[in-house]
Amino acid sequence: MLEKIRVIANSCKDNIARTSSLEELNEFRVRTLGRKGEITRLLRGLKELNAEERLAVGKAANELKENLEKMIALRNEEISIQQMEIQLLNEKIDVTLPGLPGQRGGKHPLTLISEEIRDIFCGMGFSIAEGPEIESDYYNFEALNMWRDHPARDMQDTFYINDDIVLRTHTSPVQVRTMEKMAPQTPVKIIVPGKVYRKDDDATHSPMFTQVEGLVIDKAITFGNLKGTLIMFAQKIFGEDVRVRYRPSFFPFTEPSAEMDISCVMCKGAGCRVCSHTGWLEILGAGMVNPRVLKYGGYDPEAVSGFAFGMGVERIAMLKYGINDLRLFFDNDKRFLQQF
Ligand code: 2NM
Repeated sequence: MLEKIRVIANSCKDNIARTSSLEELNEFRVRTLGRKGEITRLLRGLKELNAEERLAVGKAANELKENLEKMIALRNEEISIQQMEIQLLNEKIDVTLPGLPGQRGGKHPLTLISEEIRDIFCGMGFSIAEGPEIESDYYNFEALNMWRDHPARDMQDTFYINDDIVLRTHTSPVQVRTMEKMAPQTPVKIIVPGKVYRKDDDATHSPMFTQVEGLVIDKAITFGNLKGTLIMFAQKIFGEDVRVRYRPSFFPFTEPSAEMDISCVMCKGAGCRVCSHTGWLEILGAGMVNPRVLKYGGYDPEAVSGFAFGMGVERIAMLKYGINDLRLFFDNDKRFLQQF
């Protein structure tokens, strides 16, 4: 028996060395160590031997089995490495092929319009001012001549964080902060772009939207300066042939106040659905800064005067690009964003 095991061991060693593929090696393993394999049969036959023989033969057979398992594992490794080397030698990679095109991002339409508005006003000598979106009651309302029981301070319209802190409902608090820093120096000539918040949510109102406001203070600023500046702006952003008109209005922080309309960008003033057949589109509010607001800002209303204006960037973008639903700006749909 022991002699037989030695013979099997030798022939197995040769057989393993001769295998040249993983399939072949696996076939060999099944033939010897598998359920019906040579070695397995040998081990099963042990029970027919007497005790003494069984001990010696069993030991040799088990050693053979372990050795075979080791040799097979080793050969498996060798063959795998060989195959990998062959594959690497035969593989041809053309490193000069062009890569896959990357996906490019772009600016949001609101960013594009904001930048355009900034450029126009900077071209007229304005600087840009910014400030916090979480504001005190004082800067958002009080200093803008909106006293405690003013209707605009209603909980319905304003996000209150507590009794004294709000999400700013307009960017005007930044104008007050700027006046405080500058007074009594002149001129002040700033625009304030930024996000503002109001409790409103439907097809034409979003709880967050983008505003650009402006403020000019100097000696002897008049409504004529206001008109000239804003007509220039309208023509730069909507085209040289746009016409404008002013309608009287009311804001607590300006007196007198006005609304500026432009001739409808869709029908050129003939009347259409976009302008409700009036031929005009409202695009901003403006006015001469209320003397009380100048005083809050630290200026002497007897010595200086100013004008201010405010506009919604979403509205300007919708008119300029012909967008009919405000919510498209905030959906983050690539099919929309890719068009700009
Ligand atoms: C508007 C319309 C009219 C405005 C006024 C001021 C300030 F701080 F100077 F008083 N800032 N913005 C203003 C005036 C805003 O938005 C429709």
